[in-house]
Amino acid sequence: MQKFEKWQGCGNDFIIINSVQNEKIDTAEKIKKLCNRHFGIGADGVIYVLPSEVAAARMRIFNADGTEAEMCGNGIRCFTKYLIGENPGTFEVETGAGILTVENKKNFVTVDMGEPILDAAKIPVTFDKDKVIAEPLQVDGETFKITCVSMGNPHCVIFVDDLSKINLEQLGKKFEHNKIFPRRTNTEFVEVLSRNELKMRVWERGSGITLACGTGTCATVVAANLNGLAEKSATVHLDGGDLQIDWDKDNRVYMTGAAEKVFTGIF
Ligand code: ZDP
Repeated sequence: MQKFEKWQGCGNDFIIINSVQNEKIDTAEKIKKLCNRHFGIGADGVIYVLPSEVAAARMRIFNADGTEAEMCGNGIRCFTKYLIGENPGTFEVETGAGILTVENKKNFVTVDMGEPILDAAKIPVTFDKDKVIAEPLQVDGETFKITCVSMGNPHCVIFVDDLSKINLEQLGKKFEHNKIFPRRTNTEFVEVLSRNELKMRVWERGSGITLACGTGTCATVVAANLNGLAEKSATVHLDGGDLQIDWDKDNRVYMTGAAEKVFTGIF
């Protein structure tokens, strides 16, 4: 019998498993089953809490399809409050995207998400330019202007006039598996409401449509600023809630948002 806790950040939900003692990671098949909303607990992903030699703790995140991701923004806020509850404090977390600093406040967590990666080869995206900013890509017979950013994990950001006209189910999958993304991609469709207010919907690599993606929200504000559409600080409205993003003068991106425990259980 394995204890777990169910958490959510802006409706992006995770099963958190404490593997500090046994360092156990379930198989991809088991993770898929756990995330299945009919035959399992139901979640966008599974997060394991592990010991670390270089930080207070280590976080590993697996998507609903059982594949591992380098980083997760909504997940690391849940991870923070899972570890220290409502006690204010700052500590470091070892992730697949490096060691990141989290600051826990009442009801909110601010995460130093690090510097955005724009170098195409490092995102990775296969393109005949060093950076992919407002470049054309044909998908499903239509040409989209894409901007690619990594926050440790790959993101493809597309600005649209009307989000309600986007068939995310159909397009998201096509972008995820497009041949220019050797490690697949998360895809964000964004409507600009003002220079510091954006609306975004996301198709996540390995999880499909989710109500929010934290790393995707960071990539969205970076892309919006690079396209001259927004300031470096903005509030982003997601299907599951709002996040505040600040791309600071030290070139680091800070994400602030809530995280909440939903229930605990055993499986
Ligand atoms: O990069 C990926 O495969 C993502 N699907 C990982 C999960 C990202 C997350 N939604 C976030 O908030 O950044 C947890």
